[in-house]
Amino acid sequence: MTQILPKIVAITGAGISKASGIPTFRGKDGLWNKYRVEDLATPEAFKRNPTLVWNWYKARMRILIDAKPNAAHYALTRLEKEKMLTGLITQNVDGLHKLAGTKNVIEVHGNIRYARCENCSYRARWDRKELIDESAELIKCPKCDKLLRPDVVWFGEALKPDKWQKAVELTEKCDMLLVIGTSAVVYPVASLPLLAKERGAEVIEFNIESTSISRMCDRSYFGPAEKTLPKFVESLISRVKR
Ligand code: BJW
Repeated sequence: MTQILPKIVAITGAGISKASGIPTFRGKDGLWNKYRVEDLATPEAFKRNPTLVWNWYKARMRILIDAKPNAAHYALTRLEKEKMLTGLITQNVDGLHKLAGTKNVIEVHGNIRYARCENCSYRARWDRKELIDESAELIKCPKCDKLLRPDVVWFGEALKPDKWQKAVELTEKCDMLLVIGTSAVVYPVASLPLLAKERGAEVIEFNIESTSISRMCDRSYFGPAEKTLPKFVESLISRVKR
């Protein structure tokens, strides 16, 4: 007899990578406590002071370069191997989901390990040790000599249309949406839980504290995702496969 498996989609944010040593953006030890977001993650900030912006990304790369996925990342990989996770929409730029072995990952805010030209279509990895050094020169495009910038989505910039469309399609078709380690305040990703709910999916949140979407969620597991998510996944798999 063929088993009908639930279609589960996960949305992840910075909190899932906290146990891997990567700071979150908001909250008491968030990345942006020391800086104003407008000074760092906008195209205007890059135009104004590309060195400051690059130094922030280099500092983050120095943390990231040796970071390893944690139990929460691996729990999602397991769910995908069991053919229950149909897609993973991540706002994170750290690449840890792919490193954990999850295949269908949509990095809607880009990937910090890549740089692209501010002018032409050139794109390349920049995460080599010598480029992460703060004293390193700004990197120029080998094709047109303009500046390279991190290949991430800044405020006021549109998400790549193909990625966003995929994220919406996955959300519309899922039976269960897991929202993990995100404050759910940054749009358009923050609109997906409501979309899933309107389409009849169960929305389940994993966070250390309540968020802007907690009231609309069917269930919230409050606690570190690296603890709560693996437990949830194991119990779900054993229930479905029983
Ligand atoms: C744990 C934990 C543990 C900790 N376990 N949990 C509609 C309404 C209002 C505003 C807008 C709107 N539409 C668009 C906007 C504007 C703007 C926006 O959303 N502003 C809001 C802040 C108000 N959005 C945009 O500009 C977006 N673009 C856009 O909409 O374009 C439209 C357009 C169309 C056509 C032409 C032009 C434009 C782009 C948004 C890009 C966001 N980019 C960033 C930076 C990426 C690069 C980089 O990394 O440097 O993405 S901002 C930053 O926030 C980053 C994150 O991906 C994103 C979300 O943060 P996240 O992941 O939720 O982190 P935190 O820190 O907020 O939360 C961590 C959570 O984890 C907390 O809840 C903790 O409690 C929890 N936690 N430990 C479980 N162990």
